[in-house]
Amino acid sequence: MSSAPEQKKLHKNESIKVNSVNLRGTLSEELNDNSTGSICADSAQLSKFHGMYMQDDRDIRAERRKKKLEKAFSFMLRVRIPAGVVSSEQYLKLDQLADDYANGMIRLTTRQTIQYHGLLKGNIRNLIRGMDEVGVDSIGACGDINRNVMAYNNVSNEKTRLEMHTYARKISEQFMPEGKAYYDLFIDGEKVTTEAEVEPIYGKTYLPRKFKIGIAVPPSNDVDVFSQDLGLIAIYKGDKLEGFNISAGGGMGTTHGNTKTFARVADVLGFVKPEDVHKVAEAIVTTQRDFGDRTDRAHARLKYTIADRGVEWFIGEVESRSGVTFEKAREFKFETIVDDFGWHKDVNGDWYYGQFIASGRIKDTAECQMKKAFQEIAKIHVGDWRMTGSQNMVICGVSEGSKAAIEKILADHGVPGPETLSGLRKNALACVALPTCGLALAESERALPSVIDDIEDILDEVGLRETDISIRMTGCPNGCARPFLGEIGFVGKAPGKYNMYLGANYEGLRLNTLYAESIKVDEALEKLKPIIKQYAAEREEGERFGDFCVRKEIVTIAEKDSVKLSF
Ligand code: SRM
Ligand code: SF4
Repeated sequence: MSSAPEQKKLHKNESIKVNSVNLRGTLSEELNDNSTGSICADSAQLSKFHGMYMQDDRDIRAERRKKKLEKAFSFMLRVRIPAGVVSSEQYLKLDQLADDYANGMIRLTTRQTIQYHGLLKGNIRNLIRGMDEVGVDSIGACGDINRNVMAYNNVSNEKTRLEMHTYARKISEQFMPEGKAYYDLFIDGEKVTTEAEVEPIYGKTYLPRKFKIGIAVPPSNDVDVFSQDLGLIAIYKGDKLEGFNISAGGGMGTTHGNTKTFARVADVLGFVKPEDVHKVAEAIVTTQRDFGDRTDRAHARLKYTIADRGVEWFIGEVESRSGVTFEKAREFKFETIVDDFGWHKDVNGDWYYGQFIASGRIKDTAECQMKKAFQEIAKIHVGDWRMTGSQNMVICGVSEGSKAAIEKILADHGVPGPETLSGLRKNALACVALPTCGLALAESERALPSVIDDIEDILDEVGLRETDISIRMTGCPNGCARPFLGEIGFVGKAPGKYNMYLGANYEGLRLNTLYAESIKVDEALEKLKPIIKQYAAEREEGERFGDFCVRKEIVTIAEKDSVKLSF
C-alpha cells in the first residue's frame, strides 16, 4: 500500500468537515432560528450530508432583489432509497409529506430516488420525522460520501433483480456514516454532542467529493454503469451469480471552459467473486479517500485520481488494501438501457407496469393527475414500487385480479399509456435545472418536452418514430442527466443556448462529443434534421443513431472516451 500524498492547501470544505463534530456544526441552532429562511454557508455544506440543499426560487430572484427582500429560500431534500424500491405504505407516506411540507410534487431522480423541493427550513424536521415513521431516511443522499446506490431494475427477471437489490442495500449500509448526527439533529431534536464519533471508513474528513455506486446486470445497462465511480457488472451463469466485473472512475461533471475537467467512462478493473465484493468496494472507497484531491473540488472525483495515477497503480492499490486479486474480466454484453413500459409478466407469473414519467416529475395537472392516480393505486397495491435510473416508475407484483383496477385508476386520471411514447421520448432524460437548481445556466426539465415534440416531427417524416434513440438534456455541464452518454446530448451554456453533443453509444460504452456550440434549440433542430434523414436512409440493419454518427464521421470520438474491454 502506498502512503497518502503530500497535500497542498486543502479546500476550505475540508476544515468545515473536520470541525463539525461528525457533520453537526451549528445546524441545530440554525434550524431553530426563525429570523431567516436560510442557514449559513458552512451549515449549507454540512446539510448536504444529511440529504438536503439550500436553494432559492430563481424565477422570482430578480423581483425579490428589487423589493430588497431576502431570496425565497427553501430546501431540496433527497431521499436514500437503495435500488429505488419502496412499499405502498412508504410511497403513500412519501407522497403525503410532499403535500404537507414541500411543494406538493415528488421528483424521481436519475439515481432511483425521490427529491422534495420547496421545503421550508421550519419544516425540515417534520418531513424527516415523517420519513422515519416508515423507515426511510436521507442520510448521505448528498455530500462527500457514498450516494444512493443504484441497481438493475429489469423486473422481468425477478430473482436476479432481488439478489442485486440485496447487494445494493448492503453496499449502501456498508458506506453509511457511523455518526448519529442525523438522528440527533432531525429526529431526537436538539441533542447536543461535543464528542466526535469514530468513522472507520470515512475518518474526520469523509471523502474528497461525492461517490457513486451502481450495479448492472447485462444485457441491461439501465444504471449507466460506466458513469459511476464504482460499477458492479453482475456475471451470471444461468441463475447462478458467479461474481462481478468491477469498473471504476466514471463520471460526467465538467465545467465549461475548464479543459482540466472532463467526462470519463470507467475502466474495467477485473472480476471478483461475490464474497469479495464488499472488501473490494471498501478498498476502492478508501483509496479515493486517501488519494483523491482535497485541494481542488473540480479535480476531486475518483475519475481524476485514476486518470492522474493510472489504472495499473489503482488496481495495485485496491488489491493491496483488499487482499483480493482481480481475475481477468468475464465476458458480457450490454444491449439495452430502456425501461419496460406498460404491462409485462415477471418470472413469478405476476404482472408489472412501467409508467413513463416526463423528467420524473409526479404532479397533478388539468389533463393528467398522475400524483392522485399513484395515491389511489398505493391504497390497493400490495406489491412494491420501483424507481428507475431513467426517472420512471415500475409498479411491481400485481396479481391478475388487481390489474384491471390499476388500469382503471390510470385511465380515470388521464395518465397516458406506453402507446403514446416514441422511441425518443422513452429514452429521454432531463435534469431539474431551473427554477430550483442554483447551478443551472439554461432550462432543462421545462424545455425538453417541446424539444422532443419537434424532433418527433422529424422522426415521423422519415418513419423512425418507434426507433430507440437516447436524448439527454441538462441545464449545465455538471451532467445530472448523464448527457455525455446520450446519443443526442444538450448541455446548457447560457439562457436559451445549448452545446449539442452527438455520437455516444446507446448502451453506454462510449461518450458523445461536441457537435455544435452554444446554439438555440431552433438551430439545433436545423442541424439535426439532415442527420436524422441521412440516418433513416443510410443506416445499416440494427445500427443505432450514435453509432451511425460515428461511422459516417459526423463526429469523431477520441479513443479514451470508449470503454476498453478485453475478455
Ligand atoms: Fe447532480 C449538483 C440534481 C444526478 C453530477 N445535482 C446537483 C445539484 C444538487 C445542484 C447543486 O449542487 O446546487 C442539483 C439539484 C437540482 C435541484 O434543484 O433539484 C442536482 N443530480 C441532480 C438530480 C436530481 C438530477 C435529476 O434531474 O434527476 C440527480 C439526483 C441524483 C440522486 O438521486 O442522487 C442528479 N448529478 C447526478 C448525476 C447522474 C448520476 O449520478 O448518475 C451526475 C453525473 C454523474 C457524476 O456524478 O459524475 C451529477 N450534480 C452533479 C455535479 C457534478 C459533479 C462533478 O463531478 O463535477 C454537481 C455539481 C457539484 O457536485 O458540484 C451536481
Ligand atoms: Fe443543476 Fe446542472 Fe445538475 Fe442540471 S446538470 S440539475 S442544471 S447542476
